[in-house]
Amino acid sequence: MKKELRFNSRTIHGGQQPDKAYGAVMPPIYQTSTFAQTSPGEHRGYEYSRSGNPTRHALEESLASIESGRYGLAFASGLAAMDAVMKLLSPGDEVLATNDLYGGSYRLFRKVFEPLGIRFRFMGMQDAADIGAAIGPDTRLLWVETPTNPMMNVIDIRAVAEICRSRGILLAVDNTFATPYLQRPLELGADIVMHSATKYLGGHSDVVAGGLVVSDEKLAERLYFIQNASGAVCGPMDSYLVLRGIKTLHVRMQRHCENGEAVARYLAGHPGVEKVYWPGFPTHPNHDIASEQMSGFGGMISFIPKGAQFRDAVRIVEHLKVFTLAESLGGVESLAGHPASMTHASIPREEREKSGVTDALIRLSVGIEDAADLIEDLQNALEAS
Ligand code: P1T
Repeated sequence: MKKELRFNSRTIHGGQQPDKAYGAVMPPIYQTSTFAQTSPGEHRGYEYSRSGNPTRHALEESLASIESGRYGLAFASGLAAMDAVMKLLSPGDEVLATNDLYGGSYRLFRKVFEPLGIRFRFMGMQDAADIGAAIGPDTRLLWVETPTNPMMNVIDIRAVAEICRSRGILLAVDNTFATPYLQRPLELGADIVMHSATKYLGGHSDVVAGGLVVSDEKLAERLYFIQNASGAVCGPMDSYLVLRGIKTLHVRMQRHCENGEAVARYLAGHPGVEKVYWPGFPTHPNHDIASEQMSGFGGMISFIPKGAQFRDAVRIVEHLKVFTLAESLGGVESLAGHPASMTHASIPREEREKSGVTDALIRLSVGIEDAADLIEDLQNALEAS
């Protein structure tokens, strides 16, 4: 593994070697379920594609490299990656999770794992001091999203990691919004990094995939066992697409950050906008920690139009023409969403409103188009509604 390379080179070369058969520079798509054996158990490193596939392996090495970890695992989706982490736990174990998180993550916890006996508690983790007191005798794992989806709260990974280490608890960080270009949780002391690779890593809205990266060998072995035993692996074609996306992660992220800032500043100065959630503003409550642990503020923004109710927010997103109204984020094209009725609809109203996800909230994934077109589009939509 070319660990010594800098980040912007690791996106391209990290863990990659020319293909052994013909020297192909990009890993071939090994679209095969199985591999020939010369004698039972004698093969060339791969026997069955659920257990291992060279294209997926190339992606797993790349994931490990860009997240500064030792072991990468690629899954069929971000939620499949999270599902594997939850299977490290046993009935009676408790997870403390951020109270503001992707609706599908909440649903997986509450509707799939809670009935199996794993307990979940949700809390704001912006003040790391609150966490120590919240940890109970059965707490085994902290699940942290930072920045959070969709409220853009930022959590101090280093401080939380210290608490977890001292209490013998695993810390998993969902790094989907920041990507390793902006923040590398393992370097800050986290045990597990998780990705919806569907988003910035893939980068082109053409694949659903997930990833985990860890450095501890025993943890990697347990997760690999679960990956193989449960089977929600990333297919060869999807692995290739994510790998191809990762090669331009650094250039895309640079533009996402620039455009994100331009759009956030535009919205903040618009008389029809009440509040803009973007960690780059010095007035953002977690701006200091964001500046410390992230190397930029990303392209995700949420905002509330002045005096808006459900219908007003919906009208604005309906009027957008360059932004596409769609679930998901992190692609080259700008997307807009209405969390309350889309990505976070699976969280009961009372719970989501407690963390700020009201009917008036609009979420933007700012893409890498010309920022002037994005701003004009928002201007037209805000004026038309
Ligand atoms: O969609 P999937 O690849 O399974 O990833 C789930 C997931 C996990 N974590 C975060 C922070 C996410 O944002 C997501 C997926 N989110 C969306 C589809 C969305 O529009 O927010």
